[in-house]
Amino acid sequence: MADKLQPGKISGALRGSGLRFGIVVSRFNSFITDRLLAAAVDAFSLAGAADKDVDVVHVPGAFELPLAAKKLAATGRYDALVAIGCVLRGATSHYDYVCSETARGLQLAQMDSGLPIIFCVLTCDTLEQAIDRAGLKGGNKGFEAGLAAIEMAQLSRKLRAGSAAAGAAVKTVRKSRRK
Ligand code: INI
Repeated sequence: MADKLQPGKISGALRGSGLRFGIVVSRFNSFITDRLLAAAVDAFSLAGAADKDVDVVHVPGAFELPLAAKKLAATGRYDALVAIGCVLRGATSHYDYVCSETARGLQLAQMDSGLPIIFCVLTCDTLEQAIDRAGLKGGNKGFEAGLAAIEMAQLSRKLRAGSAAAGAAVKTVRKSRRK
């Protein structure tokens, strides 16, 4: 019987030194977004990123995050971005438009630019739900976003076309298929 296939694994390490990060953060609901921002910066700092390698850009609301992220991506300066916002449901359908266009715009910016853009936009029915996710019961989504940015930045380096790691992984998979 053939040996069990051992797939090549490629993953991103949680090492932030030498990487550059941009954070786009909305001022709307800053009571929440300030806490998400502080936790994302903590994650970068704990992972060894340098002060000079982390930039923070403020925008008015979540709806403005995609354009600012797209412009930051176009600078070519960063290894990953984090977009931070907090949208709270109100009495009208405004919430739905802001949520869907923010998510769509950020995904478009990520796919167009090829740069990881981490989605750290809370979309909550109540302020209590948002507080839980900004440092209380639900942990802090800003910290999780910071870690995701580091992992995706490292992974993107490895997956860059022509990189040694990506080439080696493809060879490993091909070799195990020939057995
Ligand atoms: N922006 C937010 O970031 N969160 C919200 O909860 C929110 N609400 O509820 O209105 C919000 N609106 C502003 C929006 O993001 C834009 O800044 C505004 O429409 C100007 O383009």
